Amino acid sequence: MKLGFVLILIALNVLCISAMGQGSENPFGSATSDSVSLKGDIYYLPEGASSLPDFSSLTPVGSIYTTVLDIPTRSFTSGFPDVTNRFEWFAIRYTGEFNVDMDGDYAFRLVSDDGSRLFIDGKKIIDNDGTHPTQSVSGNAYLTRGQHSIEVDYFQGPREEIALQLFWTPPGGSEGIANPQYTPSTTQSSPISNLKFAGNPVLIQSRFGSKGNFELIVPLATGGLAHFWRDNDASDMPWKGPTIFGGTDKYDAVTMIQSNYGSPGDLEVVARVGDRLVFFWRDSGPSLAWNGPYPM
Ligand SMILES: [Ca+2]
Repeated sequence: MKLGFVLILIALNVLCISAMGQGSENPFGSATSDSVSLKGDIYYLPEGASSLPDFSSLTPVGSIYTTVLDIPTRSFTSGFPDVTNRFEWFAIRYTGEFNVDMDGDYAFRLVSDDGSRLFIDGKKIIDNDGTHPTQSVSGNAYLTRGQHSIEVDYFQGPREEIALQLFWTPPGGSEGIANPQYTPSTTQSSPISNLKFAGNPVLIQSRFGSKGNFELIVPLATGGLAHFWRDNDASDMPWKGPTIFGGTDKYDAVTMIQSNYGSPGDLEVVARVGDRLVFFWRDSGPSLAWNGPYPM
């Protein structure tokens, strides 16, 4: 073997090793903790396992974090960098809290290879358990506006194909990858008191909920904008949020309306940064994502 070729092989090998070492990204989630994600605890299964385990009898070997479950059918041999190199005979239990903005029937669809299950508020909505190629099972849950718990259990049996996708269809919406606003599990009863604000806030009464909820946008002292909403249908009218958006610009003032785009209506925001105006809009669903800033 020529020396040059050997050196190239060694260089390639070093590249591969360093790429693996840096790689906290993974189709199942990142090893980096994020307080507003689903947390996935990873468990080892015995070889030959043909269904989801009794998680209560197992100890997790590590955790990953993600905001969506969107792994179409693919091969998987990389394992979980920084956690474990296991790529078959493992299970993941994802748990988190999420908010929905309106009451109604939500359809869910769980696609997996191998088995999976979906629980909302502790109730089993979908059972897609067992060793099988990619298979889709649907279920429904009536959800009231506000916070709900979610759990998705998944296992990968024998090598090497995997799949795990959670879709949802909010009331009146169309199907997409479920991308709810996850709430930190440490949410305080008054989340507004936990942040430092600057500039002028804006408050409107929206068409969300039966009475119309309050929607508040306020500039953060550290940059960006925080969106809070008050659930006016709940007896204790709790403030929820924040959803933080707008990057790191420092905003001086904000104004907002709820428009007739989308249903029940997108939130439209104009904010001032120094002597410039920028525009944002928030989709009514299913993503409830803030879009912008767009220069004006
Ligand atoms: Ca499999």
